[in-house]
Amino acid sequence: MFDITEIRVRAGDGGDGAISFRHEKYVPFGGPDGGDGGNGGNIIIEADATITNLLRFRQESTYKAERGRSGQGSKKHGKRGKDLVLVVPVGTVISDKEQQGEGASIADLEQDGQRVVVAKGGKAGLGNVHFASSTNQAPRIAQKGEPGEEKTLLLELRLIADVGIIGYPNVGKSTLLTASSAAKPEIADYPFTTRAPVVGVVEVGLDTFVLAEIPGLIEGAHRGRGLGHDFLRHATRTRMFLHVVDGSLPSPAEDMTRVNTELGLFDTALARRPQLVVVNKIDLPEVRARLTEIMESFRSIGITPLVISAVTGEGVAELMAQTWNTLKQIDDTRKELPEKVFRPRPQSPRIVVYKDRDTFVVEASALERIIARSDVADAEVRWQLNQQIDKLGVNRALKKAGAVPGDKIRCSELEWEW
Ligand SMILES: Nc1nc2c(ncn2[C@@H]2O[C@H](COP(=O)(O)OP(=O)(O)OP(=O)(O)O)[C@@H](O)[C@H]2O)c(=O)[nH]1
Ligand SMILES: [Mg+2]
Repeated sequence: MFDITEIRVRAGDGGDGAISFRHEKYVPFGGPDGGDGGNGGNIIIEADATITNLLRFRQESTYKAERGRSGQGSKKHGKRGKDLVLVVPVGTVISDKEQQGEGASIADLEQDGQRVVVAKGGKAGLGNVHFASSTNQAPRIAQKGEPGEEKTLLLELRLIADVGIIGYPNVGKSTLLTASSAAKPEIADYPFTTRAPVVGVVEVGLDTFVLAEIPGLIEGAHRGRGLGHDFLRHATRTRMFLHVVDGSLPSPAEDMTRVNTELGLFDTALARRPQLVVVNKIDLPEVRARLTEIMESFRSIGITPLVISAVTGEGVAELMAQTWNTLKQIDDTRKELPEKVFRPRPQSPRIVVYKDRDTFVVEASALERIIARSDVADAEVRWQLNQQIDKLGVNRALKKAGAVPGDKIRCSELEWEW
């Protein structure tokens, strides 16, 4: 089955903040003017009704958004990274492969145009202008951009039914659905009576499956004629087809071939989907009279159709039993996923302190990003960093964790004595 795909996405990193000082004639000590970086681009997934499957994600499996540019002198901000938008069919459910339970669910895209940010771009780093203070007028520290979020996603195209009834207009699809389930689609002697999929539950012994009438197939559907694109979109979201042909028409076998050609023109995978061919309207005397001829024309192209009358119910129970058998043979890759959109995941606390033997280790992304961008070997820079450590609330967190003056502290590659 091709309705589950795994992809890796990586949002753009934030651009680094700049360390820069004004150079002006006759001004010996220009102030800091390093601008901020730009935010990294997001990865966005958008539902698009013209897309019917997830096949395109088979060819390429990693998607990256652009990183933000670094800031520059003269307070110039770096450009933000471009978002990357991935389009998927309506009905795609997105989950995070590395999360368990409810936290795994990211979105259920049910409407055309609906979009969701699946990986956020990294925040930009601050330039050194932000670090000036009355006691530090020449800050030589700035902030590195945050890395963009990175995730492995499962994209699943949710099915509207196990089995789709397909076939030209007026062949008896609604009548078959009525004969086999409690669904009540409109039945009429003109084409395109059914305009949206109608779903019913079929019981076979103690088992049940969901059967849907897929409306709107005509020649040229793959080019968007008639309700063409809708037809194909709905057809994609089933596991197998009951392909109904009208036995009272001149050449049922050719009709079947034409429908399958149409499917294949749109998507070769659709044409390969399991289908049972059903010749309908066997109650009509003229159909009964031609039955041997009709069966022979199918057999000559390697197909043994089932024969039914959707109106009288003849052959319908046998057809449903055989449909159930075929379904059981199809590898079931479906997975239950929660229905709705769950988002913000609890944010991790800004500062974490823990003890590693005799050292207090500080995890604080804001500080780590400053350290990453600064020359920590320089005494002046270390003094400036110390100010930031206090400002960011790291000292408070250390005190709370039980640190006393003289204790050893570490935050990424910076070590100091409290
Ligand atoms: N004699 C006979 N007529 C049938 C049978 N099945 C359907 N019909 C008639 O064929 C016509 C079309 O039937 P529908 O069930 O509406 O066909 P459909 O394929 O759903 O048509 P659309 O939704 O318009 O594409 C109606 O007049 C039905 O009564 C059958 O087994 N025998
Ligand atoms: Mg119908």
